[in-house]
Amino acid sequence: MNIKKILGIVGLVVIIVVLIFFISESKSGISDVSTTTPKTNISDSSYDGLSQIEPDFFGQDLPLSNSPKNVAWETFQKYLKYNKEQNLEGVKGIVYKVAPICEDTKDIIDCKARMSLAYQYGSVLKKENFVNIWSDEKQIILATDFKIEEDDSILGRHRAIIFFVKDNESLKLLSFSPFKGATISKGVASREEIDDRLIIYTEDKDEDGIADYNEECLSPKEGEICAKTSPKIRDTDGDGFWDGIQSLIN
Ligand SMILES: [Ca+2]
Ligand SMILES: [Ca+2]
Repeated sequence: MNIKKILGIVGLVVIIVVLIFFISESKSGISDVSTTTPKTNISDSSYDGLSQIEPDFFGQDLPLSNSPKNVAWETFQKYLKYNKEQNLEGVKGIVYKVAPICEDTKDIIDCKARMSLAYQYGSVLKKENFVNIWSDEKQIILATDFKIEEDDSILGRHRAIIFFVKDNESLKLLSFSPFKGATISKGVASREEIDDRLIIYTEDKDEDGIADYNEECLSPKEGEICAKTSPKIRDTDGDGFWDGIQSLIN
């Protein structure tokens, strides 16, 4: 082997080593990129995950959530607190329209009795029972499911319901009823007939806060002016306020 051959082999080995070095470097470069890419993906997907979680998060009754239910419930609790404290100015600030009995200061005793009653009826209501939440930019209705009450002579179907309306961007309590529904005396009718009638009198399929039966004005109370509305359309006249809310405003 002459010196030229040896040099040639050494040169070749050096070239091969250098090539291997560069190849492994560029490979590690690629693997760097590929490890970075999944990392970005992971952070992307966790962001996606967050944005997917968000609606559920707001749907739950977490203390910091500003879901319609939470905002409405907070308003209702403030209203109850003012009634308990007999703070008429406080009540006036939170209701859409104060009860006629509280408009005149000469009726203050009756007004205060009314405030006590409002607190008494309102404070027993439980937030978790209000499982029906109907809301849009103009109104919120919180309603429990119906409950059946029965004794020897009567059968009833009732639920608690609270109405709110937006007034200049602030939410006002419009009305609440701890016991909205119908009661029928059993008489001679069959259980099936009574059940059917109870459903007819109380169902609110268009979820506008007024029983569909009442919307049709089929049996208005004496002396009552009944505004006929559609039991299938929430906002029959299209002014943005649902039929049940509108009947309370008027
Ligand atoms: Ca209705
Ligand atoms: Ca309307």
